[in-house]
Amino acid sequence: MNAPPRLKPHSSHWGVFSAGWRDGTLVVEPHPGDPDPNPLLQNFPDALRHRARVAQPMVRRGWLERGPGKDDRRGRDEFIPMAWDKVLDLLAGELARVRDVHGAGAIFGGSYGWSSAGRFHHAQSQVHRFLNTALGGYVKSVNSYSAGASAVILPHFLGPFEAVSRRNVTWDQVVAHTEICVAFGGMALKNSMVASGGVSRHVERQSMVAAAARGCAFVNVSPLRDDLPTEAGAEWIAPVPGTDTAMMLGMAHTLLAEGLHDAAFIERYCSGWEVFEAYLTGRADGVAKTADWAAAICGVPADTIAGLARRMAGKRSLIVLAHSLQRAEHGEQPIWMAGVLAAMLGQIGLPGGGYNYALGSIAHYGKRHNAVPTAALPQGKNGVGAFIPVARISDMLLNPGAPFDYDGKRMEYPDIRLVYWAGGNPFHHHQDLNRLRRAFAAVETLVVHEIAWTATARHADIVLPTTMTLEREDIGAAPTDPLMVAMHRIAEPFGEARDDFDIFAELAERLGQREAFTEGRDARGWLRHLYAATQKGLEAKGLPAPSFDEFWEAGFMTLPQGEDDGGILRAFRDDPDGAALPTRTGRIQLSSETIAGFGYADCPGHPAWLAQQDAPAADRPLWLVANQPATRLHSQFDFGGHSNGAKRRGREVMRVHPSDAASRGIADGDIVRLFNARGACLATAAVSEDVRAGVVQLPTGAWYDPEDPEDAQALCVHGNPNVLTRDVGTSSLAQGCTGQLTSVEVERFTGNLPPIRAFDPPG
Ligand SMILES: Nc1nc2c(c(=O)[nH]1)N[C@H]1C(S)=C(S)[C@@H](COP(=O)(O)OP(=O)(O)OC[C@H]3O[C@@H](n4cnc5c(=O)[nH]c(N)nc54)[C@H](O)[C@@H]3O)O[C@H]1N2
Ligand SMILES: Nc1nc2c(c(=O)[nH]1)N[C@H]1C(S)=C(S)[C@@H](COP(=O)(O)OP(=O)(O)OC[C@H]3O[C@@H](n4cnc5c(=O)[nH]c(N)nc54)[C@H](O)[C@@H]3O)O[C@H]1N2
Ligand SMILES: [Mo]
Repeated sequence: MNAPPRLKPHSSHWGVFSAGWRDGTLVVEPHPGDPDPNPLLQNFPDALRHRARVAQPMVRRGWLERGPGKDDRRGRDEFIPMAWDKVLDLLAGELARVRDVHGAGAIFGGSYGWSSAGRFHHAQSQVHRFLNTALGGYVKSVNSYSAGASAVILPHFLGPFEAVSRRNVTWDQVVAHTEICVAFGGMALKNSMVASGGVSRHVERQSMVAAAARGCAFVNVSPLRDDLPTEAGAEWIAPVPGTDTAMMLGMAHTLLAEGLHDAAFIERYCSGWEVFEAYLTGRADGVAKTADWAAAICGVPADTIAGLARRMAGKRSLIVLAHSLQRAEHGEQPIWMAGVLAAMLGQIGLPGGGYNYALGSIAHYGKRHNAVPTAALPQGKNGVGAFIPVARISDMLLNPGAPFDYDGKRMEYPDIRLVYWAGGNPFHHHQDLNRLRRAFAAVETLVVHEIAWTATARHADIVLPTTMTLEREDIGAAPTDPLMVAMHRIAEPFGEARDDFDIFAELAERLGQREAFTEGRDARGWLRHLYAATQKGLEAKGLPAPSFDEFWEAGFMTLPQGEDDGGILRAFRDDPDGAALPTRTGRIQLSSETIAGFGYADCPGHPAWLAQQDAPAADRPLWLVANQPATRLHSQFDFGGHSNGAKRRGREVMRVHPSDAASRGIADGDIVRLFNARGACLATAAVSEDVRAGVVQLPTGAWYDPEDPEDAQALCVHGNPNVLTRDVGTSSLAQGCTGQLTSVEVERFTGNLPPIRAFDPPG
């Protein structure tokens, strides 16, 4: 009998696992200590050798024949295979040209994207390090698609993003202390099973079950019923999307009118109450923000709104906001208003109470922090100062030199000639894809490193095939998971694929900067070097500090973790003067003179209800919730078994309420066409009581698949909602991504069903 194959340790954004080969088939087994393993791991086996992988370097014909330049043929041109040496010479020459003629400030290297979990081969870190060390820098992007608005507004009124999201209330505190947890946007398990860097234990489900068993009430405020697990016994309140700020104002008004607010907390810990109170009561604008007022906006009965406020008063209440709420026009407002509501309830800083932004949105929140450093690739010094808020990419490429507002500053878009992307997929993450196509037509050169033929790769001039995580060694570590993983190589590289690191080392060589980029180390040498930070940290604590070889052989190492101490909010509660918040007043700012001073109509000096311009209208009567997909991470491995297996008739599934389906003659399983002024896509309808009436849900991540790439407004036949979403910033303050919500019409599709070609390589 053959001995069973030895599975080797590895890690991913979907969790820690072991993998190996059994009878020629890739086997993936979750970490045995994981109480609730993530099924997304099962996208690996089909994906590893899928035809969608990029096998060899490719250059777009038009770019090769006519040289760099603006070109609307991107995305519909032929590709020509090229040998590595030749393509690297060509690319190094083009990089040198752009730097010499236009300066490094003409290169956009923001390269937003989740890439893979290993900390050394993290593609975004690699591309940044390369551009810094070999070319002198690049125009970067700031903040994220995840949290573009909150990253800017939170520090104004409460504290740094990390402190308010990641270093705040833990799941252990929820289990032990929370009496009522009101989650705006829910705490969907599909989301909290994912974390950059990988986690070894998914504890969210069991924590919610344990808290509920102790008597904690969970309230899911969301257009979707399943945004909180049924195991938590959650009550479902479904406001109209984008109206949470109005609902919270109605709750705040109830607390104030009935004397249920914590005036002593406001007096001691907050500033700016008078300005906010004048708005809340209507003294400022003649409109009292009562529960009745809110009910008319939210479509939730006034009794429910007021009742929820009353139930929270005097209890250990916890307000949670999903990232999704701020990924919308005026996304700053619900973030700020939730802080004000929590301040009025007086629980901020108490165990299991107050306000934890984004708890349950992602797996590394609500946990203790590692007490020693883990691997991170140093990115070098960027000699270019210019930046854009990350989601302003199309604006920048289409309007060089145009002014824009950001956090009190008036800035100018840089003039970009070359765009370099490694580890991200703008045709997944960006809004209004037809506009993005025009933006990518406006550059001179677009370079993409990819493992697979994403639409982004298809729009590139130079496509370089990279190894995927299973084909390399790395170190897996997340800041709040104690298990550090020696990620062993599971498979040989696909086709001619090379590591991002090796590609950059070769390019740096051609630019005369190999040593600056590599520091004389190969990949193994870097792993040893980066590991040393952890080893030193352990030694400094007097703890056993295994050598790199011992760590590598063992496969795993358990790191010490810090206390569950509630972070800066607990410290502030205990000592408001000694541990003042890092806001302008040192207090929780219920209104802000700083923000008022910016004079932005779309982000006033206190949280306010502001309607969205993109709300449903006669020609687009339905809200579209374009949220995170349950069966994959973003667009990654959309061609994997778990992702593709959940589609119906090959298309992404759109959920629709029975009433909206009936009025349009749509039956479960029908192909539907979603459309608005910006674009259209197909999907398969699932008729469900789990969505609010007036709302349809189509998750992100199905690869953009234009029926006719020649058509500037092509129908996406696969179901990518970003052909429909609107490319505008949250407000002049943060300019964050607004992709979560838009408005559409939906109809039954009766034409011939076009084939899915997204996973067929070009040519
Ligand atoms: N409408 C709408 N749009 C949204 C959102 C939404 O809610 N609604 N959510 C937004 C959010 S929160 C986010 S974070 C973004 C996510 O957007 P992205 O992070 O851009 O999405 P991913 O699909 O994770 O893209 C990662 C890419 O890296 C590639 N890759 C993986 N490993 C490697 C590697 O080792 N090397 C290289 N070179 N490439 C690699 C993958 O194949 C994939 O194409 O999407 C945003 N877009
Ligand atoms: N499986 C899986 N997990 C993921 C990801 C993934 O791609 N796949 N992506 C990861 C990343 S990068 C991030 S940033 C997080 C994202 O975390 P989120 O952005 O919070 O995740 P979403 O699923 O987009 O949104 C959560 C829910 O908010 C609800 N919602 C939408 N609009 C509104 C509104 O106006 N009001 C209210 N009350 N609710 C609303 C929707 O019903 C939606 O299901 O998820 C992470 N987890
Ligand atoms: Mo995200």
